[in-house]
Amino acid sequence: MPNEGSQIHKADTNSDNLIDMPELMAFIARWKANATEVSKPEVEEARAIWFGGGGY
Ligand SMILES: [Ca+2]
Repeated sequence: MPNEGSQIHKADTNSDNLIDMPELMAFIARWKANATEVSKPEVEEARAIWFGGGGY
């Protein structure tokens, strides 16, 4: 795997080191459903990553 040794972002549900639109939408939904499981700063971080092309 290309991401050996790196940490997978919580929003990156398929662990491909890229946060795409469906993953961002799903992450926001998780935050809305449970703000303790996913925090607002984590959502903002994921959105910033997605906005910058998705790679992290
Ligand atoms: Ca992904």
